Amino acid sequence: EIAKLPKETLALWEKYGGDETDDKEAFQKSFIRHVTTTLARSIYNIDNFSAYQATAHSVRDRLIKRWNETQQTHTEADSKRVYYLSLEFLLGRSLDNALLNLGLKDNCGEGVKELGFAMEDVLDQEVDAALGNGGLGRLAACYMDSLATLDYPAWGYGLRYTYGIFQQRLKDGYQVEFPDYWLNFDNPWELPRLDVVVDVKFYGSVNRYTDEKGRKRYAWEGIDTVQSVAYDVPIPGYGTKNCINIRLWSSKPKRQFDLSRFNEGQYEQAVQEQMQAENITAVLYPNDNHMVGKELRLKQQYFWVAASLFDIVRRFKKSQRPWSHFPDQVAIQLNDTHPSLAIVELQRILVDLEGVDWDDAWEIVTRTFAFTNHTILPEAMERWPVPMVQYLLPRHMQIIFDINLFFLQKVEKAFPDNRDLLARLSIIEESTPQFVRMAHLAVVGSHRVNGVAELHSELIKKTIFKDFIQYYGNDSKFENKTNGITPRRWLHQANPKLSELITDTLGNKNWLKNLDLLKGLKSYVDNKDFRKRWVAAKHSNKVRLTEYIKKTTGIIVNSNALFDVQVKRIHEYKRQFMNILGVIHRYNTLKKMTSEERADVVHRVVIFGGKAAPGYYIAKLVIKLINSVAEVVNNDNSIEDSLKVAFIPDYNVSVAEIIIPASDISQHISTAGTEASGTSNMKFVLNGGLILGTVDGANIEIHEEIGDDNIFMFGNLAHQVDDLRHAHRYRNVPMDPSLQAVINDIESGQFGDSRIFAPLINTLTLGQDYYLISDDFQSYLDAQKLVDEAYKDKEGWITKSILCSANMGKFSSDRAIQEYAERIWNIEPVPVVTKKHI
Ligand code: AZC
Repeated sequence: EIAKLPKETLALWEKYGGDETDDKEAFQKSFIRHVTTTLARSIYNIDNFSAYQATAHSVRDRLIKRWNETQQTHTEADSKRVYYLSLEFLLGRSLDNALLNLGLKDNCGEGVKELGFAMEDVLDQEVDAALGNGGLGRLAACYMDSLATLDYPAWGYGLRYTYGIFQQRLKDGYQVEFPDYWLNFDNPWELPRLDVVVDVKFYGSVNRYTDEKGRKRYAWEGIDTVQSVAYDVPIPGYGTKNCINIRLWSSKPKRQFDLSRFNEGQYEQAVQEQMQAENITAVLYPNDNHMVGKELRLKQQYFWVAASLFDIVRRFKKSQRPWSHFPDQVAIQLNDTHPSLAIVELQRILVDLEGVDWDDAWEIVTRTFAFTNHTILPEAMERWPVPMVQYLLPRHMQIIFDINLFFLQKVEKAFPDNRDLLARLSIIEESTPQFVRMAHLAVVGSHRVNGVAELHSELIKKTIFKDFIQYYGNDSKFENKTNGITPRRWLHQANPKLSELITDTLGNKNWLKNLDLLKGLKSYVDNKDFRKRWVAAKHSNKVRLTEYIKKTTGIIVNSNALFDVQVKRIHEYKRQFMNILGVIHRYNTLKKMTSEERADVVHRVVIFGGKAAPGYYIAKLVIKLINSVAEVVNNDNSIEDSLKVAFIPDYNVSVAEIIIPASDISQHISTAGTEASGTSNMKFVLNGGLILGTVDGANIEIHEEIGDDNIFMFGNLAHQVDDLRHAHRYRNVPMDPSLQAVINDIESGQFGDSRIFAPLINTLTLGQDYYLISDDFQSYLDAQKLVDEAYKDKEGWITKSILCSANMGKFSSDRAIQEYAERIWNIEPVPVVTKKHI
C-alpha cells in the first residue's frame, strides 16, 4: 500500500512525522505545546494539575506511536491473538507506570523539573482508573502488563464505566459511599474511537425459517438497539516497543434523539430512552465475590460480550480464512463467569448468522474459549433466572437449552440411568423459576478451566465442579494457573528505593523481566552495607506511610513500631473481624501490664484498609468496630504508645502502592479454603514484608518458596472446615476463653454502645461462627506472639525480610502469563518491528 503513495507524500511524512522522541528536549517541547494548545493555558497559568495534564499528553503521544506500531506489526504478522474478557480492569494510575515502562522517567523528571515542577506533585494529581472491585480486577491489570512486556499479541475487552468503584469516606466510624466520577476532567489514557461503533440489541422475538439449503434456521429480531462505542486504552510493556490495547465499550443511544416523538409532544419518553441506553455502562457493580441478580448487570454483560465478539469476528473475517481456522487465530479467556454469554453469542453468530452447522460451530466455540474460576464461595456463583434471560435475550436462551440438551445427551450415554448426575451437571437448575448456572455453561463451553492457586484448583475439582470430573476425567480440562503480580508496578514503581538497591546489587535491571534473578540477593544476606540499605529503604517507606496516615486520618504513629497491615475488601471470609478481636485482646493485655513489663513489648501499629460492598451490613459493622476500637486505643495514654490502630479510608491501587512497601507484617487470614489465591500476599512479600497467614490460597505456595523460617502460618486446614462447621451446627462447642473475654469487653461497652455491635457478635455466638473465628483464635494469638518475638531479634528479622523478596520469583505475572500462553492459548510472542513514521 505504502509503495503506491507519491514520493512527495512519503517525503513529507518522513520529514515531519515522529518528532515525539524520548529525549528531554523533545519532551519539554511537547509539554509546552500541550499547555498552550491542548489546555489553552499560558506560562502564567499552570498549576500542578495542568502540569500533570501536559505531561500525560506528552507521554500519550509517545504511547500512541508505539500502539500504532504494535497494531501494525500484529496485523501484518497475522498470528494468533488472545483476547482477555474481563468486566474489571483495576488499572490505578497510568503516568508513572508509562514513564517507567517506556524508560522515560529520568528524562521526563528532569524536563519537568526544569519547567518548574516536582515530578512527585505532578504524579499525585492523577485520579485512579478504578474500574474494578478487588483481586479479580487487579489481576487483569497485572496480566495486561505482562502480556505487553512479553510481546504477546493480546487485547483486553471491558466496559468503560462512567463511575468506577465508589469512594469511601468515614463518618462517625461508619463507611459512607461517594460516586467516583473519574472522567470529570479529560482522560488522557484513552483514545476515543468514535468511528468504531457496534449495534447491540436486546429483547424481541425469534423467527424460524427455512434457508435456501432447506435447513431450519432461526433469526432473532431484537427491538431495543443500543450503540457500543470503543475507547482504547494503550498498555505499554516494560523495556519493549510492544504496546497492547484494552478496548473499553461505552453505551449510547442509537438515535441521539427521537425527533418525531419530540414533535408529538413525547419529549420525556424520548429523553428517557436516551438515558436508558446510557445507563448500561454508567456504573460498576460494587460487589466483590458476591452476585447481585439485577437485570441491568445482565444487560451489561451481554452488551459487552456482543460488542467484543462482533469486533473479534470482524477482525477474523478480514483474513478470509475458513471458520474452522478460527480457534487457530483466536483464543478467548473468560475472566470468571461474567463473560460466559460469549460462548452462546459465538455459537449464535456461527449458526444463525454465518450458517455453520451446529456441531462444527460448537467445536469451534469450545476450542476458542477457556475459563478462569476465582472463587468457590456459593454467594459468588452467577445464576440468572431463565425468565429474565428469555425476556432479554430470547434466542440466547434457546441456544443455552440446546447446548445443555446436547451436553446432557452425551453424559447420558456415558452414564446411563443416572438422573441425579444429569441434574447436578445440567446448565439449568430445575428450581422455580429455573436458573441458568453460568459456571456450568463456562465449563461446558471451554476447552480449559483453571483455578488460581494449587489448593484452589484442587478444591474446585472436589466441590463446585466435582461432577464434571466424573464426566470429563481428572486431567482433561482442569488445570491450575497460580496467580502472579507485575514486579514493575509492585516493586519498581511502588518501592523505588528497594528497586534501586536490587539493581545496584545485581548489577542490572534484568530482574524486572526475569524475577527469578532475585535469588541473586541471597548471597548478600550477610553483607553489612546491603543490609543497611535494605533497612533504610523499608524505613523510608514507613515514614512515607506515617505521613499518609497522619494526612488521611489525623492519627500519629511511630515509624519505628512494627507495622502490621491488613488491606483488602472487607468480607467475613477474610476475617478482618478476627484481626480486630485480636487487637482488643492485645490492648487489654497491655492495660494489665506494669510500665516495666510494657517496656519490653514490641510497639505495634495495626493498619486496616478496604471497602465494604454498600449493601453488606456485617462488613460495614466490622469497619465501625475497627474505628471504635481505634478511638479508644489511640487515646489511651496509659498504654504509652505501645499500640495504635488506624483505618485508612478509600483503599485503592495508589493507596496500596504507599501501604504495601511499608509493611513489616501483613495478614492474610481467611478461613482455610475460602480465599482462592490472594495476590496482595505476593506484593507484600516481594517488598520484604513478612506475612501472617492461614493455610489457604497462594499463602501455601509462598510458604513453599520462602521456607518455614520466613512466614507465620496458623489455623485449621481446609479439609477440617466441614467437620468444624458441622460441630458448630449440631454440638455445643465451648467458646474459646480468650475470645469469650474479648466478647465480654465489647459487650461491657468498652468501645461504645455495645448494642451497635450485637449483630456482629451474634455471628460468633448465634450464627454458628461460619468462618470459624473461634476455632482459629487461639492459634492466631499464638502466631502473633511468635511475630512479636521474631521482631525483637532485629537482625534475624532483616534476614527474613531479604530472603522473602529473594525467593518470590515464581509469583511474577510473567510466569503466570507464560503458562497461560503455552498451556491454554497456544500463542507466540510477536516482537514489534519499528516503522518510520509511515
Ligand atoms: C478473587 C479471589 O477472591 C482472590 O482470592 C483471587 O486472588 C483473585 O480473585 C484473583 O484471582 N475473586 C474475585 O475478586 N471475585 C470473584 C467473583 O471471584
